[in-house]
Amino acid sequence: MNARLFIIPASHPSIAVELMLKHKGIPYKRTDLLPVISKGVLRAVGFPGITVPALKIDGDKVQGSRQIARELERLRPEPPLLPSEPAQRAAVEEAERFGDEELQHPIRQILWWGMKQDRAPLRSYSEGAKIGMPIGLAVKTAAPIVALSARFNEASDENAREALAALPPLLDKVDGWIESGVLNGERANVADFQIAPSIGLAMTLDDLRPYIENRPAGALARRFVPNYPGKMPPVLPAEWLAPLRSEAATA
Ligand SMILES: N[C@@H](CCC(=O)N[C@@H](CS)C(=O)NCC(=O)O)C(=O)O
Repeated sequence: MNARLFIIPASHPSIAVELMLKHKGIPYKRTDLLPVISKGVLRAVGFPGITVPALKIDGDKVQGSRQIARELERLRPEPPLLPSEPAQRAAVEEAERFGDEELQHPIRQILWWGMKQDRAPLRSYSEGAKIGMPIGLAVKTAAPIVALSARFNEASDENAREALAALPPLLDKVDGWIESGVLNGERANVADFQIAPSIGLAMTLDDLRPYIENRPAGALARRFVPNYPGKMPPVLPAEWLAPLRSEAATA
């Protein structure tokens, strides 16, 4: 199989797909792209959409973490990404959908809001990536990239604050799935691969890690993405973290 994966360093759905490729034992080459620039490159390569992860596999082009998961399952059924028992399979698919449609984006918005306050951490998120120029130079010239990415992801003050308020119930849902065995079971599944990187990315923020690391969701991230790249020192206003603090107090 001839596979090339296009990613943005530290992008959570990109890391999700890397976990899936490794689970399937499919060797792949990786093209690391800077945000914003990624859009033009993906179009130039012939992908219809503008987001990563994007996978070229045996000449076909597949984009989106869930679409890629289905294509990998079709091309190489073993080991499976989904349980065969119908009820378990439906539960894993619902958790996977939630990871893609509900969990990914608020975390992305919080991260880009943080980058707007302090671009220096960008370097740590690109650790080990081959972006075609020295990382230091990329970070020094990253102001327009951060501004455009924050705008693209609608990382306004209002939305970042709302995203933080949304986190406690999202984390509760992940914990619930872990407790019921849908996630973090003996056999890793596609929802583990989808959700763990989002939790791992959230835990790269010093502001968020204390509210996550001791929960079941924190254990899920440590299992699947123990070395998630990136570290953002505290940047979030204390009052915006109140919903997380009040949940921690009642837990
Ligand atoms: N839900 C989609 C999300 C894809 C997405 O939004 N990817 C982001 C990176 S995490 C992206 O490509 N953003 C473009 C940019 O930042 O320029 C998936 O799971 O594939």
